[in-house]
Amino acid sequence: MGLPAGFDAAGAYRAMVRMRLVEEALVEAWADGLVPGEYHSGIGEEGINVGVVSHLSGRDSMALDHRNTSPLVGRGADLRTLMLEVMGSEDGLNRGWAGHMHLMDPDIPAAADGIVGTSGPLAVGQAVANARLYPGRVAVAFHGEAAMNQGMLMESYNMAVAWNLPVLFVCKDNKWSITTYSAEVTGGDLVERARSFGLAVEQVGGNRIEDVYRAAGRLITRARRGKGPGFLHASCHRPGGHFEGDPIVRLLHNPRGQAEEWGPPMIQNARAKTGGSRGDQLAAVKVLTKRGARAARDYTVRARMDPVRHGRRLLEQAAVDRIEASERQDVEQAVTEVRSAMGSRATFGVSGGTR
Ligand SMILES: Cc1ncc(C[n+]2csc(CCOP(=O)(O)OP(=O)(O)O)c2C)c(N)n1
Ligand SMILES: [Mg+2]
Repeated sequence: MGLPAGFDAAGAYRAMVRMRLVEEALVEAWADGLVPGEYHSGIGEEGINVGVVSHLSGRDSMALDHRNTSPLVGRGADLRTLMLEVMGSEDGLNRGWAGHMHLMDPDIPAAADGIVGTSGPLAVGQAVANARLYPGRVAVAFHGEAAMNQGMLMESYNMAVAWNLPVLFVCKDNKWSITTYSAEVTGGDLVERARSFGLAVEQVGGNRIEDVYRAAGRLITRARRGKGPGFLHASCHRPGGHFEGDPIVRLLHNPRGQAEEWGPPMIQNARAKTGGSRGDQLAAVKVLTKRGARAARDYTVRARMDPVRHGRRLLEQAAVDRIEASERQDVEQAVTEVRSAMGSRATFGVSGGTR
């Protein structure tokens, strides 16, 4: 299959590169202690984010989860105030009150929430308002696969169908919920689950930007025309782990060093009389080993699932180089200004780079 009609490969690649560079800059800022609390990067989700937001314009709204930076970058949020907000600065987008997990940009309009599943009700609320006040506008909810085990998200699917709302639910399936393998706590098939609510469904590999673009386009067009809400299931990979400093990723980067750090307390705990029967302890070790093996296996798919790498293949090398150079210059300029504005006003956070 060729590229979809209306798909601008160079524009899509540019947007993915911009997202990647901003995410990398914030990951680095976190390691330098400039980001208070946790940072959940959207690295690996660029194909999904760009494929979806390419169809949004005007005041189409977005409800975001904890991996919210990239969709905002994709909608043209101001890089400086966005990054300053993530760093907790009073010069940030929300005067430092929102931080990384509760970013809000009223001009887009878009809002994020750190409570898993809340993008559902938020998007449904936006869609109710859009349908009445601004017919033709859609609302998009971004969420992970684990969020689909949250009741409020399922209630949102139901309400969106019952009220025929112009909303698209985008499930970014990276197979993990922090350190829980989502399949182990999920009944049935997620796409079938969404279909059973009456949502129009599409399923794609999230690293293939052109496929995401095509599928998201079909669902957004129908929603805009009042033909009902949709559900897009897109697979992806989270190369950096759940959040910055994720111990599983540290272990995979440096198995020997981490084993030396983790080994003694684990052996000590296993020897301790407390903490359940010998059988329980053995079962716990078995679960941990299985989880570690899965994380290692998933980690090795990093390159194969990288949407930016895939996007590069859709263009001539000269175009790739040109886009990367100009985006790098733009983002670096913003990062330099933001870092200098933060100066010694760095808020709390984890210093010393524990990645
Ligand atoms: C209601 C609720 N329960 C638990 C958490 C803690 N938590 C934060 S992110 C996360 C994992 C969510 O997994 P998924 O929805 O698949 O998104 P991913 O992190 O994989 O992108 C959890 C359990 C939370 N923030 N909110
Ligand atoms: Mg997940």
